[in-house]
Amino acid sequence: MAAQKDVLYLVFLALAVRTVRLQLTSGDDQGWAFIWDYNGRAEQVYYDTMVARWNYNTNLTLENSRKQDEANFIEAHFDRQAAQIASSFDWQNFNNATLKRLFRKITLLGTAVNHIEQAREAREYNNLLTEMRLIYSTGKVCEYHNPTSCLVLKPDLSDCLADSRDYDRLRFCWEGLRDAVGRQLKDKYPRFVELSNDAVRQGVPYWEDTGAYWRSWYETADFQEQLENLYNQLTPLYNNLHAYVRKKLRATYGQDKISATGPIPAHLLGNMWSQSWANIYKLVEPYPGKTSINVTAKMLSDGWTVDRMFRTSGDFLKAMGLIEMPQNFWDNSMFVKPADREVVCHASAWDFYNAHDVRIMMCSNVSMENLITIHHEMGHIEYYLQYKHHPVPFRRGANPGFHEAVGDLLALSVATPTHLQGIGLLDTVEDDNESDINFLMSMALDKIAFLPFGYLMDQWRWAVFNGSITPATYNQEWWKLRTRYQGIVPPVPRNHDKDFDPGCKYHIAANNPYIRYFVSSVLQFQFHQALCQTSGHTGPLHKCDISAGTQAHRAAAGQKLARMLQMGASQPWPDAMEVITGQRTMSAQPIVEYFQPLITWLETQNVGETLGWDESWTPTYDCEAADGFTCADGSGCVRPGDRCDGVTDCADMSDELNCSIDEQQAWDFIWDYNAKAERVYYDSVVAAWNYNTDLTQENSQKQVRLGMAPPVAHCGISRLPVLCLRGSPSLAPVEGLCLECPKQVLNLKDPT
Ligand code: BJ2
Ligand code: ZN
Repeated sequence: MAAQKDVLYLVFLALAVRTVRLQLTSGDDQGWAFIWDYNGRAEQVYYDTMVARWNYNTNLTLENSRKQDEANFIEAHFDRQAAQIASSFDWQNFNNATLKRLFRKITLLGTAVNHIEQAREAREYNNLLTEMRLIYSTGKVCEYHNPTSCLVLKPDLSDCLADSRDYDRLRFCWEGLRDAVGRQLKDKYPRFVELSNDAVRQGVPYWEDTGAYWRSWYETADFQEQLENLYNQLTPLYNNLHAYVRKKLRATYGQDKISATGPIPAHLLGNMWSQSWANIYKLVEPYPGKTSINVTAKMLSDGWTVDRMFRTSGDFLKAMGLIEMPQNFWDNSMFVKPADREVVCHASAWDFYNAHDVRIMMCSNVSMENLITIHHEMGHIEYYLQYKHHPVPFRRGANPGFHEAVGDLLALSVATPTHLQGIGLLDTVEDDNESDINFLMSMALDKIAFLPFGYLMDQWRWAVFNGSITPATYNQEWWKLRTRYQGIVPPVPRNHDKDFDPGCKYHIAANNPYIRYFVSSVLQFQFHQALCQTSGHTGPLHKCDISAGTQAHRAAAGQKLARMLQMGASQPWPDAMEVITGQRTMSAQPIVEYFQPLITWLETQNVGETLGWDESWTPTYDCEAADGFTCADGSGCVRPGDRCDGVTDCADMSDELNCSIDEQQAWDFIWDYNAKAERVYYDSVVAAWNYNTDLTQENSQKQVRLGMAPPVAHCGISRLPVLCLRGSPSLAPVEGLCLECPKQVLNLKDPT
């Protein structure tokens, strides 16, 4: 604890020192000395940040949010300082390639670049991000006629989309989230984009925009062309699945609701974003009566628990000879939604950068879908554990897509009927063509349905970041991409002046890049194919379970995977890929091979169907069934979210008449706001007062909350921020490598 505290102070102390221009430092030995010194400090700074983020994400209070802001701010300062110091080395001329790579990674700053010269912008950026995440995580949808009965995304709205087969109920849940979350983010996102771009444009090297910075992580010059190529090879699979599912949905919901040649209404596919269609398996099952893969019912009837799902995933890792989850993983993780507080429910995996603390945060329930997500998150954790021996800059995936592929790769084996039978989730497995098609359909509803969504998310965001999509057209352009790539349409007319539908997806509200999931969709099948070969599998790829062979085969496959994971980001990704696959490029061949029997089957099913969709088709909107308001002059229908919102939608303004404003609610808001504002202002003024009347390190730390630069000292072997306490040995500067700690800092009181 004391050490963590020290590191924070080291960082604070570094902040006030003016950047001193030194001659470039050369020599690999000095480079390595910097790296190890940097690494120890980075581990502690990052650990503190992760703890603060974890505490906030698992308990969304104002106080925790403040602590998180503070930690983020410190981390960004640290990154910036480290980058500056690393840049003062002549690292491009180092002899050792690994050392060069480490320096390159430390000197590449993204948005952290902001945090010294632009403290106000950095704070605004952080605040916006925190607000957007909070709105996403706490959004509630209240029943039209019962404002006290409200639904949250997880589990209520997700379950609604997954289980309901009532067209209007589904529409209510789908639309509700967009009203509750998307609209609240609409005004925030443009400024966020601006600040993010401003930050990356100040960096060295200079990035044209945030999208360019994100793409740089792939170290692939023609990355976008490669992706487009892969996507084009995969569209026939998607179009066949789409046409077949549309035909089945027409049979369920009626021909008046779904056109034979149009896009599919987005709320009918079992998922809030239409990104996985696995929840509508029963509606589209090729051979009812044959082996059916969705095992949720079996899990429930057999009394599976959340803990058992996680243990099952852990057992698979163990069987493959991979690293098992440490005890602290089981002790510290959050597997279920707590009843007593608000948390972020979107599942995530956490590396605390101290080589042993790893956790998962998830609001799990017992279902096949959750079992797969658990494997996904466990894959991240396995990667963290395998590369923990590297210096911090290498503790990443070979590229972000690799990180996403690990858990999914394992789940490809776990989901095979024979494996499910082995773990007690299927009673009988029939080995015939019809059962195979059922199985492949269940996989395609997840893997193939996802492809266009995985591809388009960042097509939209890259265009937003580079300015080719402007705030005025955010929503239109979003739907153009959704319709063009996914072949879906909104079930209710969109109001582009008010709606911001992209903001309803976690990764946009929380600013998590997304193309990694598309890359992973391709990679995981490449890895699967290669490991199946190593594990001695023969026969069709979709029947392979890499854990099914002999002990020796299983171990060989596990070791191959481990060898790649252990590389972390220490080598360019083609080197990592080569370890498993023997190839150095992304390829769509394995995913096509995997699904080939289903594609052939779909082609016969789709005879007479139109592949693709007419982008201009829109569903009919039943105003009354949708609880809409018909304008008094009969000129139009106003959606529930548009009624009484202060903006007229009817030509005769009738939608804004007779609105009962609940004054009591308005006063409640004012008093709630007032109480919070008093607390916030009081804390800020007290912190300012305390620091100005008593210049201690502790008080300066509190000043960070106000966005003021605290005092800084600057010495130590790496010239990274160093704590200069009276009598501390760290005071002694190492000749030629560091500056003396400024006198005024030495005079500060010890924190103890
Ligand atoms: C459910 C999953 C993410 C993931 C979370 C949230 C964002 C990043 C992490 C990172 C991991 C890391 C998710 C799964 C497939 C499609 C996508 C979706 N949650 N993240 N810390 N998925 O990737 O696990 O955990 O180390 O980079 O968002 O749309 O649901
Ligand atoms: Zn992931």
